[in-house]
Amino acid sequence: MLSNDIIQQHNEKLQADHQFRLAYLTELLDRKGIDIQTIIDKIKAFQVAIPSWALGTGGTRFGRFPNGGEPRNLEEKIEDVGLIHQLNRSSNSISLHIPWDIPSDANAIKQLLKANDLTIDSVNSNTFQDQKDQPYSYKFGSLSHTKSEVRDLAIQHNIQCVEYGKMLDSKVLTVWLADGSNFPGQSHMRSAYQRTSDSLSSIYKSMPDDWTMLIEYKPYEPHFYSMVIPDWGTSYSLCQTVGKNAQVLVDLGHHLPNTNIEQIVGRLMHFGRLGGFHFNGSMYGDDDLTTGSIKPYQFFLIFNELVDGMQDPSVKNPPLAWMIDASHNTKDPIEDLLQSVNAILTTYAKALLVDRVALADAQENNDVLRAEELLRDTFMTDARALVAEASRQAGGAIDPIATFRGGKIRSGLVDKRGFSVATGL
Ligand code: RM4
Ligand code: MN
Ligand code: MN
Repeated sequence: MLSNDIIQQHNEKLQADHQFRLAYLTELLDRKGIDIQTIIDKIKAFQVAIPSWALGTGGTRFGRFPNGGEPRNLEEKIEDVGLIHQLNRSSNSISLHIPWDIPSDANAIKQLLKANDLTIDSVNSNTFQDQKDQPYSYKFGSLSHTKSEVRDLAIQHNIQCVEYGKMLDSKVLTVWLADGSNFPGQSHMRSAYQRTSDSLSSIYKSMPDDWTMLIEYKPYEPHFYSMVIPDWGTSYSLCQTVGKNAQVLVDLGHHLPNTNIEQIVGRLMHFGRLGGFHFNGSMYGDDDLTTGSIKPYQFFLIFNELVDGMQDPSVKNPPLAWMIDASHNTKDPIEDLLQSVNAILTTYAKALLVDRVALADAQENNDVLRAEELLRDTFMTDARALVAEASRQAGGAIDPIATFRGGKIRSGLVDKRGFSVATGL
C-alpha cells in the first residue's frame, strides 16, 4: 500500500492550480443551471474494474518488452489494483482470467481484497489456449467444436470458472469465444451456432440465479474467415436463447473500422440486453490501446448514448459492468490504466453535462445543426477538473499519474519483484 502522505503531499502542490480550474468550471456550469457537486458525486460513484491481465506488458503476438516489477501472482495483481484504486478511488474491483488467476487460498485472497478495498468483478473463461496436459485441443473450437468431448471440456472449464468466482463473491461470468474458421467450407455455420448456443445454455443452467453471463462478440481474430460470435446481433440472439441473465458485452475494440458503436449501445439498451463494456482504444481492430486515445469524439458519443439510456426511466436495462480490457507493449501498465480510467471518467462527466432537454427538442424539431452543436459544445468542455475533484474528495490524488511517478512507485515494485513478467497475452 502507498502511504497516504505521498498522495496528500502531491495534492498540496497541485491544489492552487486545481482550485483555479474548478472555480472556472463551477461558474460555467452554474450559468447553465448545472450543480457541480451533483456531477462530482456521480463521478465518484462510477467505478471501473481493472483486468488482471492488463497489469503486465503484452498485447502482441511478437515480442514483449517488460520494464520489470510486474505482478508475479494473483496476490501481487491485487496489490497493483489496490494501488490504482488508492490513487484514483475509481477502480474498486479486479477481473480474473482463469486459469491465469486461479486462487490457491480463497480466504487469504478475500482478506487481501478487503485490505485493498477491492472486490472481484467478473471471472473470464479461457478456451482460446490449450493448457498443459489438456486431454483435447481447442484448435478447431471449444464451445462450438464438432466433437462433444471437446465441447464438454470447454463447458466444464466455464463451470469451474463460476466455482472459482463463487469462492471470491463474484457474480459475473464473461465468455469470449475465439471459435471460428479460417477458410471457406471449413465450418458448417448453422451447426456451429447451434452447438455454441447449446453449450452456453448448459453453462448458464449451472450458474446461480443471481449470476450474469456476459457474452462478448468479435468480428475477426484469431479466426479470419468467420467467427462463431462475430457481432452484437449474434450475441443478442444467444442471450435471448440462453436466459434472462445473459447479456451482451461490448468491447470497444471488437468492431470493424467506422462501425457506429453508439448505435449498437442504443439498440442493446432499448432491448434491455446491454450487460457491460470492455474499454480500450482502437485504430484498426482489437488493438487494446489506451481508452480514448484514438477517437475521443466517438468515445464521447458512446457515453452520450449510455448516459441517455441510464437516465431514461423507460429503459429497462440492468446496471452495467464497466471494465478496461487493454494490454499493450509500450507504456507502464499502471500508468496506462490510470490514464484509461481518467479518460473514461472525463468522458462520462462530459456526457452528464449534455443538455438533454434541449437535445430532445432539437431532435424533435429536426434542427440538425443545433442538435450536433449541443453535443460538440459539451465535448469541447474541459471536464478534467471535475474528475480531479472527485478523486480528491474521495481521498485520492488530484493527479494520479504525477503521484505515481513522483512517488517513484514503479522503481519500488522493481526492487521488490525484480525483472518479473506477469501472465497474460
Ligand atoms: C479477447 C477479449 C476478451 C479478453 C481476451 C484476453 O480479445 O477481448 O475479453 O478476455 O481478449
Ligand atoms: Mn474484451
Ligand atoms: Mn479483445
